[in-house]
Amino acid sequence: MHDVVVTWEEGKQICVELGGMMVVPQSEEELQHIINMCSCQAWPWFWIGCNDIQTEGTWVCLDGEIFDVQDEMWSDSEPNNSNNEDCAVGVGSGWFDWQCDRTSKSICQRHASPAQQLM
Ligand SMILES: [Ca+2]
Ligand SMILES: [Ca+2]
Repeated sequence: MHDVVVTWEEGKQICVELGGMMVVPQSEEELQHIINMCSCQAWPWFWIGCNDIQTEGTWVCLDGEIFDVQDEMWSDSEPNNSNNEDCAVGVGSGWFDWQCDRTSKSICQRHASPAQQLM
């Protein structure tokens, strides 16, 4: 977890430089776990390594996973692509789509083991 707030692209780059990948939570539990672990309740918004830049409505993640807009990961009434939002952020209630050039915190995970997720 980086206390600096960055754009989605910058967050992705930071994680690569650290030898990891921007986090992609695999479940609701994992999302909550990350929020608890990072004690970011005061600012529970962080970038998730998925976007629909290429094809609107098709969410492609850095680990190759693909989500669609029906997926239960999303918060109620998200993603809404309001003003062309193409990058995913996580909060307690689920995922939101957000504009990629807005700034948020960034959480990285290591490639090696899904169990060993780090800030
Ligand atoms: Ca979009
Ligand atoms: Ca949205």
